Amino acid sequence: MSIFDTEVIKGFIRMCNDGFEQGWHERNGGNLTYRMRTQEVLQCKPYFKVKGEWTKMSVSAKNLAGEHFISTGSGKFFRNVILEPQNNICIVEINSDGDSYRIVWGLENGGVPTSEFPSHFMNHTVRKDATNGETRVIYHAHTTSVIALTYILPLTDKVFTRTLWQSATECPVVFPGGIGVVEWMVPGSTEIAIATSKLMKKYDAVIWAHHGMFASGPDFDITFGLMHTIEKAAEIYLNVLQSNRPVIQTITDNNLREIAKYFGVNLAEEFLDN
Ligand code: 2HA
Ligand code: ZN
Repeated sequence: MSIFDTEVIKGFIRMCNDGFEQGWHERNGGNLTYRMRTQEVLQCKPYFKVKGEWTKMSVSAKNLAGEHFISTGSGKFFRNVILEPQNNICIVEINSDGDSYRIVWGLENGGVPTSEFPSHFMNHTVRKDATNGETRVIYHAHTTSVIALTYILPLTDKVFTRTLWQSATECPVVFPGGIGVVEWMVPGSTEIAIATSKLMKKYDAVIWAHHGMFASGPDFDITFGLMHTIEKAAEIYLNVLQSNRPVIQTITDNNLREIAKYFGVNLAEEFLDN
């Protein structure tokens, strides 16, 4: 047995590789964190090697005190996770005040959790509350088509949500609550973490203008699927624009309502016009 035989570590590694294969993780782009279940911590604990002191964070959250997170490493490449997980990802423990972390496994050649850990941490705290503890995954990816759209569409939640809902029929079913948009800000900063987490109170996915996206969910499948669905809708929309043909029909607002009714989802009316 090794830590790599546990379902949770296998799932984490697979998700990193899936994202890389989609082309969303050039160089050290993107990051992934997972809030572990008690049972998963117990399974991994025999392999823990507690290094170093507690490191104080720029953010804190009482509801994450004592939690364990699996995290990609800062400056590490998603491309390498599958080859050498022990050098590219880690497990961190949060202290009892919810304001510091220490590495308990991984990053064996040195390193620290993702440079976006403040954003991940803030998103975990609000999503844990908003979903009664269901949300465990926060995923940041440099999704090409969504990034492209942030140059040509107004940066509002309404325009992005409605445009993407209309770009593929599955979209209103997969993200009926809509998507938030954060204007361009410095990556890795506390400011972008706070701005994102404010939107994450309401949405399970947030776009970062000219940078990428954050998606959240209860497990790897649902979270990867959310990122994939949003990015694919953006790709379709761009393909339509690039076709140089006029749009002669679309999914209307009433069609969107019909989908919501049929699939029993609560579509946020604020994003529809008529
Ligand atoms: O990990 O994606 O936003 C590098 C980044 C920063
Ligand atoms: Zn990024």
